[in-house]
Amino acid sequence: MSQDWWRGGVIYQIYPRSYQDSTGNGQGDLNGITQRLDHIASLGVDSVWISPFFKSPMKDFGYDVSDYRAIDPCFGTLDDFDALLARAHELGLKIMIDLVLSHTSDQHDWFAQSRQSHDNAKSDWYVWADPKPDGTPPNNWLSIFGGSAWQWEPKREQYYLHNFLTSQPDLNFHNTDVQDALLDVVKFWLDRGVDGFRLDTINFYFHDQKLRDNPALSPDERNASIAPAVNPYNHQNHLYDKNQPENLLFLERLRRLMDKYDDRTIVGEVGDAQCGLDIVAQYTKPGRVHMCYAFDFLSPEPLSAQKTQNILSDFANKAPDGWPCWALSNHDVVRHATRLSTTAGRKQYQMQGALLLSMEGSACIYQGEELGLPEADVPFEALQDPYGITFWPEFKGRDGCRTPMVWDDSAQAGFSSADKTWLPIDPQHLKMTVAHQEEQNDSLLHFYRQFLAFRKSHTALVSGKTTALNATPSVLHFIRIGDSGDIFCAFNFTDEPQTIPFEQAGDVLTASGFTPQLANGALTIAPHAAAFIALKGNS
Ligand code: TEU
Repeated sequence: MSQDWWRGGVIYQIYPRSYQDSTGNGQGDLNGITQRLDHIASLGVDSVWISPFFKSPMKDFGYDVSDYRAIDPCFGTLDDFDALLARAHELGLKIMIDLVLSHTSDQHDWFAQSRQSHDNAKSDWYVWADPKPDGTPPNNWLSIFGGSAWQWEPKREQYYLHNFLTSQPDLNFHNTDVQDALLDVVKFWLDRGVDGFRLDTINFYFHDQKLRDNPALSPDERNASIAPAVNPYNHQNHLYDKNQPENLLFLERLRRLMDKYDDRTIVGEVGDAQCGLDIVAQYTKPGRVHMCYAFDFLSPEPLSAQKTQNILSDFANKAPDGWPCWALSNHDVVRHATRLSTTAGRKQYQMQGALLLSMEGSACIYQGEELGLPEADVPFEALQDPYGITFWPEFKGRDGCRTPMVWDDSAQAGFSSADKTWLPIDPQHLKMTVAHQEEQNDSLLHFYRQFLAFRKSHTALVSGKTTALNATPSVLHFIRIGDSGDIFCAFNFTDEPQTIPFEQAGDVLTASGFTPQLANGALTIAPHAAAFIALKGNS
């Protein structure tokens, strides 16, 4: 039976500026990634998602694109990209690229033209609006990165919409010429041979054309968004600036184009933790995105057995047609070695890794996650992220998860031959390099490799349905159903050993750092550990 590769696939996310510098300028680049593909293949992942490397003035480090068809010179050339793709394919790795279609850079030719006048060929390609009679912005919409979402353009005597930085104007998706141009971009990369896309901020594509004000949220209604509470953006209910129904129609157009090519996939970023599952469900209906990037495990709140059960059962109940792509860390949030850790440290980290890789769905591993890197401490003077600079010190921004990868004991941890790297390497990362962990049999790097191999050799964990999902206050457990055997998966979230009744136990298949005890119809799991056990008569 042929199986979609992305269902249950594991995706390794690269932040290209921080992976490997091949030129000695202190910044990572595409050739650097190509040099390190062997490391990625050795992990046993299926695919690589590379954050944006397109031509950009880098105000948001590549999430502000000035030419969708060109590689930024700091990252290399189109030939370098083709070489990366070819080498990845030789190694059996798929390549997914990060398309930021909702907005461009203000340096994009389209915007340069659009801002000139009311009647040029691109005048309606961005979201322009007249001021209120008193000269203030047309409505109360806010930018995620701070302040009003509207920026005054003196040439047109109008405001333009930007959901992120003022240098990231929002494209006007209500104009079908804009949609056609973006689909051409998608086609360009499909023709070049990429295996899929991570689509940035898909819920921001369209806006309410009546420009209605967003209602305020009461303090009680402000849910635990992954974005910082200090940001007034999180105090609004974003009824009109995102999740407009037309987003789904555009995604259907995009999907029809994708379906003309074999084996391609989309993981869609549906905004942030404010988007409930009712919204996620719409985006992942058949004919829209293949996978929905799930924010549930990216929040600052600690994980618990109950919380995890709720996340899994909610997804299954409310988005039954959808396929989640889980993640614990990415380039926007505090690394989970810091964010989700208690005193339990490493054991807990392994348990969380095992959980990520055994829940029904696909999974993303962010560069350095396989090493257990904690959030780097980046002082204000070294900060690069405009979001962090705006909200410092209440929110320290995203640089702490974006510092360079650490490879070995050479200068700059093998990342670069430059004297200075674009973000400083955290000294506490130096003892956690790939080279160090290769040497240690019990390192996290080996744990990830072994667990990924275990996952791959048990189809139940890759693509099996989940049944018997259950949580006590201490232990989460479920069964993954597989053609060649069902697997009972159990996770102890506490500091104490936990014993649960388990009559149907067959062989112990694997565990995270301890030996599961099976006796008298019960399973004992060590503190902060995971156990994987075949069901009797079924292995
Ligand atoms: O992020 C979308 C998004 O909503 C983020 O602003 C997120 O809420 C925030 O980073 C949490 O700290 C995507 C990209 O992942 C991000 O890097 C870009 O800056 C953003 O889009 C704009 O393109």
